[in-house]
Amino acid sequence: MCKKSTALALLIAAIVLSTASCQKKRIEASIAIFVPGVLEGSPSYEAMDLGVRKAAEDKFQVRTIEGGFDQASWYDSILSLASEENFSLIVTSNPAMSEICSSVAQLFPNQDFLVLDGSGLGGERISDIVYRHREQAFVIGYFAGLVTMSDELKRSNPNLKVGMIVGQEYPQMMREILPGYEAGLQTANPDIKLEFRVIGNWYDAEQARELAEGLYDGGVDVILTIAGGANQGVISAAKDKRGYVLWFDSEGSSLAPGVVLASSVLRQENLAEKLVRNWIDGELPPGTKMNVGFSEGYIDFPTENKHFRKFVPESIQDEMRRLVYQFKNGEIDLSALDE
Ligand code: RBF
Repeated sequence: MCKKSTALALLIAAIVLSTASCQKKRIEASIAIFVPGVLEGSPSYEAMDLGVRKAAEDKFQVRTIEGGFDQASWYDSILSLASEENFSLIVTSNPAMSEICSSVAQLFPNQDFLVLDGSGLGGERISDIVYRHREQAFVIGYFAGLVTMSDELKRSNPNLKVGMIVGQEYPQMMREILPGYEAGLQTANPDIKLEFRVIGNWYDAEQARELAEGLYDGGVDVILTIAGGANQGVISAAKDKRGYVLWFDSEGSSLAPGVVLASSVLRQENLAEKLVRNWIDGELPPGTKMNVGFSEGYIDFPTENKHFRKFVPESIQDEMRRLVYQFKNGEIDLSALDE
């Protein structure tokens, strides 16, 4: 080969190699979604996954990692994700993850973290977004009160007994969700009694079914369930025992129309999409803190859902529309109840 053609070949090789490495770089820019549990059946995790993937489009690779139900292993999983240094951003969701990500961030200061539904205790390095769960629970509590008091709803009885079944006890549950639900019930009618039950995990639908059956047998007519994959057990009990169910985090009424009467939802898909887009645009500085609820549009109680309009008596629908309007306009502010 003459000198000229060797030089040309080298030049071409250099161009090919450099575009290959560019392409490699572009593909390497990836996002990890860490699910602390399993995706299926957990409304806030499914919404996170959808939202992140929408924002990433085809510009970023997204990998979803299910952390499983052994909560003691989550720290090590996050640590190993960060130490891989393959992910420009790690997104996760639930209040226990703020502190876990914050500890790992001390060791990997260049790793970006976004914790949705966090605790607010994530420190300076991670982005930590807190929902005002007390608002979310108050509104569905008030609705539960109207349901148990109703003469029009066929499955409600005169006992004024309402239930709540949850996966586990944790600070946000005991300080915000449970008291918010109770405050909503008491606002509807101070004579209402609440029966609260804890499954002890987020997957045992059989145990949830037994707990729910016990409650319905004991005279409860409506149960709020916040138990991830175990929620299905509460629906089966309600079908057998002719009770009502209330849903949390996502819209659940299409799962059992006329049985699941209403839902108090997080707009987590929208929030995840918006924040990851901000991050892509360089507009989510590490340490971003947000506190969101009805007035910011990230908590909602959908009153125009077709099943809600079909199965809920009109007087209750109207009362709920009024309450939701007041929350959205900031006319009701529960932050005075913060500890
Ligand atoms: N919610 C779920 O739907 N599925 C879960 O597996 C789940 N696991 C959780 C584990 C821990 C340690 C904590 C603190 C919360 C968990 N949640 C789970 C609750 C969820 O993050 C959220 O706070 C509630 O659903 C209320 O919005």
